[in-house]
Amino acid sequence: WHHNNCVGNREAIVHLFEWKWTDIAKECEQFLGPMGFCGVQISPPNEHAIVLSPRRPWWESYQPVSYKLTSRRGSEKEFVDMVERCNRVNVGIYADIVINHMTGMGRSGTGTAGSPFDADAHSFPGVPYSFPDFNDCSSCSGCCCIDSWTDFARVRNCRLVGLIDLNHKVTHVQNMVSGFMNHLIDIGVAGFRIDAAKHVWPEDLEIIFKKLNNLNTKWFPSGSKPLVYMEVIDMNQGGEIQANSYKHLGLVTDFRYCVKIKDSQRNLGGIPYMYDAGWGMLHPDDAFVFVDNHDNQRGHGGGGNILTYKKPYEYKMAQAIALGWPYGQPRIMSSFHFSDSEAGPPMDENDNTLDVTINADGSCGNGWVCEHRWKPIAGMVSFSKATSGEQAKDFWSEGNQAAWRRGHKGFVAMTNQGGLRKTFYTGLPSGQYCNIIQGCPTKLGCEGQIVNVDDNGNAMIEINDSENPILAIHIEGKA
Ligand code: QV4
Ligand code: CA
Repeated sequence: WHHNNCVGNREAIVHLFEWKWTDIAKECEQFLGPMGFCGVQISPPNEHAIVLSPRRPWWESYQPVSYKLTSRRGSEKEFVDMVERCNRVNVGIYADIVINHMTGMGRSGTGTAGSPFDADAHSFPGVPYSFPDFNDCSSCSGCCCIDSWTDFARVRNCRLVGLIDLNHKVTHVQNMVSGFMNHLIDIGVAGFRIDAAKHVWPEDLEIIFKKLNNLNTKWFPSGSKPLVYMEVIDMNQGGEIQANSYKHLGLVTDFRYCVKIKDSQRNLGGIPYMYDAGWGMLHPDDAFVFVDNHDNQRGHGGGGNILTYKKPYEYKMAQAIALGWPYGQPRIMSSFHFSDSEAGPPMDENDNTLDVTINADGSCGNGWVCEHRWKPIAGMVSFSKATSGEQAKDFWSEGNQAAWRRGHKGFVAMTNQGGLRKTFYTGLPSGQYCNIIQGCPTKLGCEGQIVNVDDNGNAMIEINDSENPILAIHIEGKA
């Protein structure tokens, strides 16, 4: 459950947070496939509660009502169409699945697929789940919510912010969850983000994962297992559950990396020292890494001192480091604009999510940020594909400037203090390369700066773009 299932050397997974299936299908065909993305993390595909106060917040998607594939983001038919169209252009779908709990205490009514539910009665006929499928409150205090983060039994058996907690030791629950996952696998997904994995016993997850089918051979080599990456936030020390206790089951999110990448952007000389095992970071081979995610960008899940699209200069540079320096499985956040941390995706007066529109310059409209389409970030995705598997070599840093090469496949330089002008050994074969930070080469040629690599692999590297003080060239990006 560690293998990313990317086609060829593709590496980057983009989280198209709250995008509709119809928009994702188009984005795979028009942008993600051609630009060399490995996959898309989608928002939860199954039926969830409809929250009217506040009005349709994004977090209603994390309150499951059943495993029927009708959500705010589309129907099962649209889901199947998206998976097929993305797979056809070599982009895998990674489903965010919420299996720790159902909706929260006090909620009842009808979910997005029309299933009735009553959380307090533990009644979810759309699955079906009933009273014996949930943890009782005997190990929890007061409201039955998690009120200790160092008592592992309470973290796993009590209710995360009041969300009714499933008991994964019950065979029926194991079968419903693995059945849901197998349904997605059979449709053709490549893997899963396991929401709130910290709140499920690792041994129970293992039982569930062992029941999973191999991936659909229409798209994947026979015998392929789904990638699973588990969400475990372990930022606080002092007796809390550690990300490392899940790594035998798949990749694990590394929230400490968000802090490290921010520090590295501020002090480029620190890039090679990002991995800090003593601080509890996961080994890069086990780590699922990102500059920010949908929670910490808006102060949820503990928030954090991290970079988001709201600081574009720093963000682009941090993202260039994340995609340019080999470390873990990278994910790129793709957001909608927000000022209110509860606000749902852009929507019309009937609460329908707005389409993602694409402007003439390739950026997005209708309230979608589309960080993944920002030229430096998209360019670095092509870099990550072209240099996949190559180690970082010849790291150079002086003042607040840095450069390194990736074997003989790519070279990257950046400066956090004015311009840079210096000759470097790039490792690349002689030729003319396009600075993919300013735009990838198209049929019309290179949009940006051209770098000449001589017969010895040396090149004069000049950076004087103060908005994007980065230069990256790679073997698949000849001018
Ligand atoms: C409220 C009160 C509670 C009360 C409850 C009673 O605050 O004290 O017990 O009512 O019913 C929302 C609301 C929250 C509300 C709750 C229950 O914010 O106020 O509780 O619903 O109705 C997202 C949001 C949460 C949201 C949840 C469900 O971040 O705010 O809760 O969706 O809609 C820890 C975990 C980690 C988790 C992180 C946020 O270890 O696993 O917190 N991260 C993941 C997701 C995240 C998601 C969940 C888990 C839950 O990335 O987006 O939470 O699926 O660090
Ligand atoms: Ca639990």
